[in-house]
Amino acid sequence: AALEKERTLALIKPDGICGNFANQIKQVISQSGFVIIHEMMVQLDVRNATLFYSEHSAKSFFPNLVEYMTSGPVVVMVIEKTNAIADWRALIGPTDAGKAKVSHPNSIRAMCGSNSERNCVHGSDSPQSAAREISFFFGEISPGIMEHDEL
Ligand code: DGI
Repeated sequence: AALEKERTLALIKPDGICGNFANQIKQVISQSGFVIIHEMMVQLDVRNATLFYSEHSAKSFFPNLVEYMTSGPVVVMVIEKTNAIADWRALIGPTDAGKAKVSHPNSIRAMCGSNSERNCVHGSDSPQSAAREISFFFGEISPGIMEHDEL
């Protein structure tokens, strides 16, 4: 049976920290059956934010996204439960927090986010992303996002 525990990366974005939603979000995480395995607060610089979101580098919104993600500290967490990747994505809700308020009113983005950019949280969207993103922030060689030349 597929009951093996899975880990994913959860990140509280600058608007989540700024709006003082971090504790509320962490409560939802725990109440939803996740265990927080690692947690740290970091200030992303332009290079780190660009690398983290490199798959979106050609998008028109990319410069705004990097500016926003570097506008204040973020909290990054490795969270664990069975089916963690899909369950965390379901819990955070749709990318556009404005639409989430209508379609998924109980989602974290509906509760704490504003729009398609300021959506308060991130979650890995696949096992591949989860592995990459966890090692991006918590990799053994250089914890604290110092070196990502292999990414
Ligand atoms: O995986 P998601 O965060 O739900 O969404 P995604 O992978 O499509 O986009 C990554 C982030 O990029 C998203 O959380 C916020 C930003 N973004 C996505 N679409 C837009 C956007 N930012 C702006 N300003 N406009 C967009 O249309």
